[in-house]
Amino acid sequence: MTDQQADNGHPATPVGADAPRLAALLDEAATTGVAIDRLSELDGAPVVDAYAVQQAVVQRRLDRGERITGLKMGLTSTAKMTQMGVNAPIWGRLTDAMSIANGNALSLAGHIHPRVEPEVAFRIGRDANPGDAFADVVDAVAPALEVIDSRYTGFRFTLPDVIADNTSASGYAIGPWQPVPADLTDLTVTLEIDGAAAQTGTTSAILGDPRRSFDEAVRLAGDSGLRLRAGWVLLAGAATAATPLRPGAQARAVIDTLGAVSVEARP
Ligand code: OOG
Ligand code: MG
Repeated sequence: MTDQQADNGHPATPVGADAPRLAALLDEAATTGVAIDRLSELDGAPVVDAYAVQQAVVQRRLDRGERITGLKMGLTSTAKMTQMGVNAPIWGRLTDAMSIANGNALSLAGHIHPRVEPEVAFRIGRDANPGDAFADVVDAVAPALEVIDSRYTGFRFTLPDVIADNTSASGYAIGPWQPVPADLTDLTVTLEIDGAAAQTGTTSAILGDPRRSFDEAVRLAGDSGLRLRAGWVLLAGAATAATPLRPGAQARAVIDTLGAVSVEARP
């Protein structure tokens, strides 16, 4: 492991022999906007650790000069698990190239079938160690939007497929950071498209309390040798199902008391 990789929190774990080849397929789909078949349905379905493929996918981004900016949790609400037919929390990596400034336009060029979903974002104040408590590590909270874009045909996948595909990560926007309130449960979450509510839910839909998403991230990413780093963002996972993001649409997430964040989709 080089020092630079260590600073990225991106360990050089040995990967299965097939991981680089599968990562290349996923990376090409993400850069060209052309969907691919699910890895789990390829001839002689390759047996590899899905997180190892994800690591190789993200390594290709790092090799192009991108930088890790945080982690995202996925499938932490029943609304999302039901929509996707997959039923366990997963995590993925965020990079600086995925970041969209609040209120800014996002070009949909190169996307396959983008969707948008409302998220709670946490800011990591110091490097996290296994067993660290939420309050010791998280120093701010914000409303957020995530743009997901599965690289698989029909936006359909098994759990290993979506893990390998970096949990459909494509873009994210963060609203105003603020101190973490004493209670983060029962806050109304609304996803608006062009000013009309497209999805509504509450923050309690996220593992009962979005703070639990932090504990899961520490635990699950820790299994892959990854620690949350000071300055990183952690997306807690969508509280509601995702909605297609169409060219020309304005998407806005509003979380009761936390505020709002928006992005505008351009063709
Ligand atoms: C997988 C990513 C799930 C979330 O917030 O639940 C996710 C997908 O739905 O494509 O980001
Ligand atoms: Mg998400």
